[in-house]
Amino acid sequence: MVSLPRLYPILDPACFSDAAQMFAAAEDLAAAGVTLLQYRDKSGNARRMLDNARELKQRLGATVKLIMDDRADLCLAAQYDGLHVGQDDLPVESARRIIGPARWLGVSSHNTEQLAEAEKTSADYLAIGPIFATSSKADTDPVVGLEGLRRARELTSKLMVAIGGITRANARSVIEAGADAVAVISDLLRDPRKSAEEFLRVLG
Ligand code: TZP
Ligand code: MG
Repeated sequence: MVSLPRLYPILDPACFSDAAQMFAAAEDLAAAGVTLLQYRDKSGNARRMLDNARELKQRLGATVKLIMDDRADLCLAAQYDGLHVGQDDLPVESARRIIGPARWLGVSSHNTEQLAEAEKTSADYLAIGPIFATSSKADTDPVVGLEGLRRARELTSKLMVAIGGITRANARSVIEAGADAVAVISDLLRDPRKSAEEFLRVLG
């Protein structure tokens, strides 16, 4: 049974000057009380991705659930707790076949059609976004907004993760619009421990 904490940080090595800085940020997030983290690496270097993923697990594995972005093979190789797939990754049920019934599986959706499709799958949670404008992702879909998020809430009974442009200043409004959790990259980069503590406080 999947139960999401309200804060779902995403670590992308492209946001850090080196791997050591990323690992330090991950440990700071865990120290702040983060219990779920996604590793998102678009480099395409599978060997390095696996090394980093394993290092993250070694440092955090006991207290933090770890989700691999995109890659079912690396999810298994690094023995992660779950996988997150987008619209251009493996279809949800193909990913499910690879990772098995127990691991968490999340799927990104950017509009009502994709949401309705994802609703019919075995995904444990649906990510919806971008809620607000973001510079952390190239070629994003149109902004969904809080109104779009409220409509999405009516369309799915699955757990819903909001993503895109979410900050400590707007996170509360995103939860109030129906999200179960907020996924965040950039507003956790500066002083990760303090930022995460502030997120956890406003998210309640
Ligand atoms: N998918 C939709 S928006 C986004 C992803 C991965 C980026 C979120 O990053 P930020 O910095 O929290 O807006
Ligand atoms: Mg993806």
